[in-house]
Amino acid sequence: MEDCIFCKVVSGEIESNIIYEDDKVVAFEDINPQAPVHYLVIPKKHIPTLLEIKDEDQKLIGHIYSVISKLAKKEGIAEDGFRVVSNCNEAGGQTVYHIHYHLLGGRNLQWPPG
Ligand code: D5M
Repeated sequence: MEDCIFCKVVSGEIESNIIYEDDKVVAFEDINPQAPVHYLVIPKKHIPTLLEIKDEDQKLIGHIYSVISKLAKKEGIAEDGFRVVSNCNEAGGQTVYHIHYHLLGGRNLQWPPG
């Protein structure tokens, strides 16, 4: 997608601090971190919101969670606990329309979120 900033992160057109990459997924540091550890895990495939996930994407979404689990362990936030957030559409707080999973940890996170 031409105008998608996360597609540009995937292509390297926009610089980012990539901490994991494979043929399907990229994880990078959030530009506006909300916790000591704040990564975004995204599929390379452009999917605008959770509502456009198709049956054929099930394996991809499962793979994303597997990557998240490995990153949480690698970053040392697994044992204390962490949070995975995916915002959908305006009222859900989504600002970038390429699905992404926020991985947040390294501090005590409050519930409910604002
Ligand atoms: O989250 C979108 C998130 O994406 C928000 O936390 C800022 C982050 N962001 C936006 N542009 C960049 C770049 N270029 N690098 C890293 N992080 C970025 P949402 O759930 O859609 O509100």
